[in-house]
Amino acid sequence: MQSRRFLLASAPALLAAIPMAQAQQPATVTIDDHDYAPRELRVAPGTKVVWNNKDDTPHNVVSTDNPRAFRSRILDTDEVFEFTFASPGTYSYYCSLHPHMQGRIVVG
Ligand SMILES: [Cu+2]
Repeated sequence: MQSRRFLLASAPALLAAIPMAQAQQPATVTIDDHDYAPRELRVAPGTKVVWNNKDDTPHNVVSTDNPRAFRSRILDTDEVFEFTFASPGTYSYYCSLHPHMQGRIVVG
């Protein structure tokens, strides 16, 4: 413990960044009517985004990036998928079951 305390004390910039990231409230994307709402969500780095499937059909959430930033399992009604966005950028995604369903998370 003593050595860990010393390490943290010697990194004040890191210590300052951690509470800020943890203070971010989760943001929600609701899936309903074969659509993501909102289609574009803007969040600060470190924010956890929760997709909640309120539709009566299964959907998923698949990053279009290569390599993929994230890929959910298939979500049944009332199932959720969570992903925390650490780095700034624009993250586009779609539903692989219904490719016309598209959304993006803008982190910055
Ligand atoms: Cu879908």
